[in-house]
Amino acid sequence: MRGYRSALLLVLVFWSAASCSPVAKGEAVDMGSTEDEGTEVIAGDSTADAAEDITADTEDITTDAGDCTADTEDITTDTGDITTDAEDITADAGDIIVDIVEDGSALTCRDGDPIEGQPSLALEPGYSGTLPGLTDIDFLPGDDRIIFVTAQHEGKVLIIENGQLRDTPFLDISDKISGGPEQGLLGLAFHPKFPTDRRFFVHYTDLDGSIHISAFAVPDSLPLTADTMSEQTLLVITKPQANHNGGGLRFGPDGFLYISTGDGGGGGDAHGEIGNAQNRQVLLGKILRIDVNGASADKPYAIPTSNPYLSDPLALPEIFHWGLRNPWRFSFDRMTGDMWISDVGQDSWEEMDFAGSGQTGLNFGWRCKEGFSPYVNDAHCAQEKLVDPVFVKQTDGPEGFCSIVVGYMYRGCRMPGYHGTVFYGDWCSEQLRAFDWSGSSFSNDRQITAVTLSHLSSWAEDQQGELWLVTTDGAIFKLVPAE
Ligand SMILES: [Ca+2]
Repeated sequence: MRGYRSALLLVLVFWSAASCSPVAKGEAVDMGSTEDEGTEVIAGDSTADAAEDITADTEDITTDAGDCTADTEDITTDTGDITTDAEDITADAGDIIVDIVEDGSALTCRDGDPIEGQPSLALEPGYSGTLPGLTDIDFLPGDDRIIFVTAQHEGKVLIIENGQLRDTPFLDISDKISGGPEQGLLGLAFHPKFPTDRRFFVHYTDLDGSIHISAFAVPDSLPLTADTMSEQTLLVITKPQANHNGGGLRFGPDGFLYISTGDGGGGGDAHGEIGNAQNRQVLLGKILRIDVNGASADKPYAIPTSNPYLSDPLALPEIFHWGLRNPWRFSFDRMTGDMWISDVGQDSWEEMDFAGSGQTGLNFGWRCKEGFSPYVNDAHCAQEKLVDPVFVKQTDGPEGFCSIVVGYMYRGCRMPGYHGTVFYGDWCSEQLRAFDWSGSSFSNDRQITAVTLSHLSSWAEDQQGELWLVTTDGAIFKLVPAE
């Protein structure tokens, strides 16, 4: 608890200065590397009177706001949820302020001072027991104490608090999900204004096999239990096949909800004349963007006015990017707003896609191309402007990739030497990898040696920008400097 209080205090102290923004055991989430069902790749409160006591002179505190800067909009501390002893906080605050003033230069991250350079890395378990297959991970905005993970085939959001699994799940929708290898509960995201807005969102495949995006409410009286009866369905996207459901669900720095969907399944996106991913009149094979803070006449959400196809009669207005096969995971660079998308390949190429902040309506190529290689040559493809990936990894190549899983551009507090480095992995490969990004080109793609893992499924960034990951084997890890 002391660590947490320290973190909270740091948040309070740096409130104005900073921007420290961050498939089933034995079963596979098939993220859809190949079409065959038999081919099971995966992947397929603090009573914050204390705050008033914390009168830090921020001018005395010289920090690098760029290294660890809190997005003040993201920091919504819930004084109701955080039950701590205000007297303890006051005492801690005194200690921390003294430390900072005495040190004069170093920002103290939650787990210690920042480390220079690029230290060797290790994976620190976030839970020591056995969990069911996990597909996604998230934290309460402004509160890192508690880890929320999605158990794919159990249809539950589980809570890890202080390293312990809570007996009661946060959410149980086991009676609403379908159970195929790529199906189930696939993604979650808390409203960025939580707990002011007490909603969280899930991405699952429903009993009809459709992609289902819903909001659930968290009652004031039960801060760690969602109200199962509160479900508000935002989107239901019917699908021709069971695989390729996408599964990504993240709020962008713009406050809008982004959703990734697969091409509908099967192999080669053999849907209709041009395939689903190239067809802007369907929501499959896309990155969607909606405004959950608004509503329109016929939808429980609004379309952001800057969406690229708002007024295009040939396209659906939710579409933000398109031409994707099964973009299982995507993420945002909290500093720049750039977007990283990993698109699981058909038979040959796993690809890393990039969309700069402000770019909209990018066609990432599938099924016209798989990676850099032509896949289908038709009249439609010939007229489209296709955006190539940043790089590709050979499917079943020497690095063992089969279903690529992008992580995050590291913007964390503890290891500023890694700022500018994107971490990623793959469901089949045991490698954890990273590359450097200049803003327009990548370099130094390398394996993080001394770290191996099995069946990586998703990543998350905590408040301090430290990276966490989960696996369909049921493990939770934090990426940390090696001892
Ligand atoms: Ca592509």
